[in-house]
Amino acid sequence: MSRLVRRALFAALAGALAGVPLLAAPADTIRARIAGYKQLGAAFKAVNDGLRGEPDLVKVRKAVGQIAGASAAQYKWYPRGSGPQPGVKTAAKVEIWSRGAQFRAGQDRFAGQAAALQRAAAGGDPVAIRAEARKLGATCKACHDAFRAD
Ligand code: ASC
Repeated sequence: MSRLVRRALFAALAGALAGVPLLAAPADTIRARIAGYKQLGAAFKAVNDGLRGEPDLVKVRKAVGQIAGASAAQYKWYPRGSGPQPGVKTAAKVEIWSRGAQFRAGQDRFAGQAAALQRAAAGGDPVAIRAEARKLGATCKACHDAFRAD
């Protein structure tokens, strides 16, 4: 076997092995992603509930901490190969990967606004927290409109 052929075979094998973890279980990745968004949605609801009537800042700050955690974690929720494909149910659009820079910018706006909400929650002024929470909802919606099916 020539050196060139050996090299080509080695490269093909290495490529196949490198692809295994990504291709092995898109369903698991998607399950984890959906669970992450369920927790995020529950935390956002807790923030809004905690701001209704007499503000519950303990509840709000705890939930805001969860949102901040999710805003950091979300960067790992979209590995290549976890998009729409036969036999897999996901609302994630292919544009997440085909317009990666645009999606990443949306993720950055969400994470930046989560940090702003966290600063407001630390400050403790319910009016300011409400304003930042509303802005956070807009960053959620921006990605839903562009990158989530239906
Ligand atoms: C929520 C929730 C979302 C966002 C979005 C904001 O409470 O579950 O996905 O707010 O609707 O526009």
